Amino acid sequence: MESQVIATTPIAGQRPGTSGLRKKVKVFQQPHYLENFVQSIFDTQPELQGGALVVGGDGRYYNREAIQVILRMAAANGVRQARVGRGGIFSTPAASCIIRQYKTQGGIVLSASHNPGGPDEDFGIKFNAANGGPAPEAMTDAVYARTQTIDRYLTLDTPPLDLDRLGTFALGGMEVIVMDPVADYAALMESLFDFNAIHQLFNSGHFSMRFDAMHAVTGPYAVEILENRLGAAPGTVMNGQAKEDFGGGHPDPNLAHAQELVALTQGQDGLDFGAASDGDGDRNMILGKNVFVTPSDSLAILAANAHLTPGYQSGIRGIARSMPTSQAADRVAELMGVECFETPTGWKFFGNLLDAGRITLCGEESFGTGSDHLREKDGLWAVLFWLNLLAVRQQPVAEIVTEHWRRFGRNYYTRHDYEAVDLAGAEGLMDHLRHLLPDLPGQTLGDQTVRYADDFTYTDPIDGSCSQRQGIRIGFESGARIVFRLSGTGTEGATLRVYLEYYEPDPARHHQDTQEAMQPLIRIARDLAQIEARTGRREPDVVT
Ligand code: VG1
Ligand code: CO
Repeated sequence: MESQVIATTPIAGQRPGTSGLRKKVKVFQQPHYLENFVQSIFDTQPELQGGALVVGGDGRYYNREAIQVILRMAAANGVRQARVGRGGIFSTPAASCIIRQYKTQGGIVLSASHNPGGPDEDFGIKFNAANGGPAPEAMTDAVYARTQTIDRYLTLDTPPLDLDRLGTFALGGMEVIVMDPVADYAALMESLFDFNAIHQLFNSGHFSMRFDAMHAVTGPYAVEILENRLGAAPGTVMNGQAKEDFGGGHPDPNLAHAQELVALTQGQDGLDFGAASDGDGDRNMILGKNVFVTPSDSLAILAANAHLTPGYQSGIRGIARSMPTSQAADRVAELMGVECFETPTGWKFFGNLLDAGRITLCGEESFGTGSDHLREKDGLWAVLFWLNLLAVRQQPVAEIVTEHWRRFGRNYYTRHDYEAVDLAGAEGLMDHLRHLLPDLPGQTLGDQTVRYADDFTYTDPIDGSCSQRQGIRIGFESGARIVFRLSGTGTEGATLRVYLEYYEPDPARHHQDTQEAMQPLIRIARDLAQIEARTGRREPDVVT
């Protein structure tokens, strides 16, 4: 079948952010918008020609239409084989798993992650490389550059494929394999964790849990793994039915957006364990009875206990965390005598370290944890890791956390988000901080003395690539830190993120309310950045 060559012109604003190109559905539905971006991927990734490609998404509104467009374009661009999840579904970690397992040349993942879905909400697209990980900056820069000069795209004139039927089909000269989106991923999980031990825990009669799929992509994954394979009671997975608009909710597993689950873990009869994942299944939230485990603490605790699971029993080689993530993991790495890396925000920065075998575990404060088992953060993996620890240690979550703090000290941590603020105001705030940086060291702010202040620059230890302006860091003599960044995943105005952390070695002071304990630092951050004057906001929209 002959490819059609369709003339087009560049469309502004197609620069991928922290995790792919995210825009309103309406933007993606404009003529040529999706096609221009997809063709720019094919034009800059020549190994896809004659190669294999994974295609799938989180099932949000416009997922199915976009996949049909991408499949036709892939065939027209000479891709040999496409692997698609049934119904167009792949969670982000499952897509990474499939790319690696079948050694494809890459994957196109459709998701706007935790952003709401629906005709008036968000859509997104990202390219993952042959290692299964998000395209590194050099690749996304090349794709973006191509979007600015593009003048044609290639496609076929074919009817839509039936994506709901498993099997192998022909599309032009390309083979399309519609596959079970869950099976390979579930098998990988089974190879890493002690499913027998978790099964016993579930059937012990003294363990209660819920997993909140938030009507997003992890529903079918969690039902298969937790209920079918591990024998959790039916109904353990709540909101397990995936919906195109995530049931109208905000599929972001945090204290603000997963309140239904949080409530179930509270009080004397609260659940022993609660967990949730986001729109595309790469994030996780971990709760115990009356306790929320911060993602930063979770990374540190998993690292300190990794040897208790089959997949990591021989120990871990190193740990990496994104710069704004708390330094709790650094303390574990130090004690274990392994390397610890600080990378910019975004999973793409872990790829080289994982590929080079320098790290085993990595994580971000934004509810992301993962390991070298694939190249994305992985929500259900983190949940199973915790379940494996609970099965082995036979202790409540709260006790495990408290013991960890006693051993390593506690890194009090919070993140304050000011969402959809005026872009000029937010950029003005960051510029204002940049101007202050040179004079800050040595100054006293509140009860803290500044030790260093900079705009984070990262040089990748493997390939030497350099990423600048990755967030303003202010570090104090006490070890406390304040970090300011603008989000790279939003689709409306700007989102200011303020990350705050301080270290408390004294166990007698480990049980304070986080927001109260952090008030002095919060005040320093507000005053220094002139948050109210520059954003018009007195309080953050989301506190995690
Ligand atoms: C946010 C998080 C970041 C995460 C990214 C993608 O980015 O802060 O840690 O890697 O989302 O996660 P930003 O630029 O908005 O701060 V996901 O689950 O949206 O793919
Ligand atoms: Co996500």
